[in-house]
Amino acid sequence: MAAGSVSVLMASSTSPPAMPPPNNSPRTSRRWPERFSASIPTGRLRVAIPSPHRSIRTATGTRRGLIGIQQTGDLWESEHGATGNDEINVVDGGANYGWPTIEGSRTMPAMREPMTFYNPAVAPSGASFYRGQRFPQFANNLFVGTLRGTHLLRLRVDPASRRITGQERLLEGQFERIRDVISGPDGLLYFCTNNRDGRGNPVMGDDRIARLVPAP
Ligand SMILES: [Ca+2]
Repeated sequence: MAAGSVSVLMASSTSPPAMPPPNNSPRTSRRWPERFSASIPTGRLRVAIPSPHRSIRTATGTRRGLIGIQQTGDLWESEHGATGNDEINVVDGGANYGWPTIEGSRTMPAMREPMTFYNPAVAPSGASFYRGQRFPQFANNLFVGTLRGTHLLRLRVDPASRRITGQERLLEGQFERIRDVISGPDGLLYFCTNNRDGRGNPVMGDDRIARLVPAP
């Protein structure tokens, strides 16, 4: 993979490894970046956006989503469709995102269309914007773990227009089902697998926590 290499930090039947050494760079907080991965109930979304964009965001017509928050304060959401039509949305307060009336490419007055959608389904899961310095090419990129898709979805986002300007499927098939992803305080990208929930094909060591490291 062009972006870097993956090291597995934690696997079942092994002892937890030492966490990465703290990064003393004044540009990087030691805390994990602000993160939401809360499950959104079907139908109505209500999320408290953290500082510095502190606000309450409510919307309707979402379907069991998971969310990531852009540094601009924009709230991005991944959700499963009924059959295919998995969506990525930008959630604005008061908007209706269509479920259960429409999904995917269908449109209706006063209902928002997704920023992108997937047929066949990839089963998008946890989503997180990259917030580090180690991968400059990942600035303003939203990463989404996919379960059925068995890849880490990279979405290049233009923060001004909020449009997706490019997509890439990383690690396709290498880790099977990827449940969640988060930008770490050390500037690396961490993700975890979910192959032992009865739906996956676990291999030795599953489930795993791994991180993406820049290529030397
Ligand atoms: Ca929708």
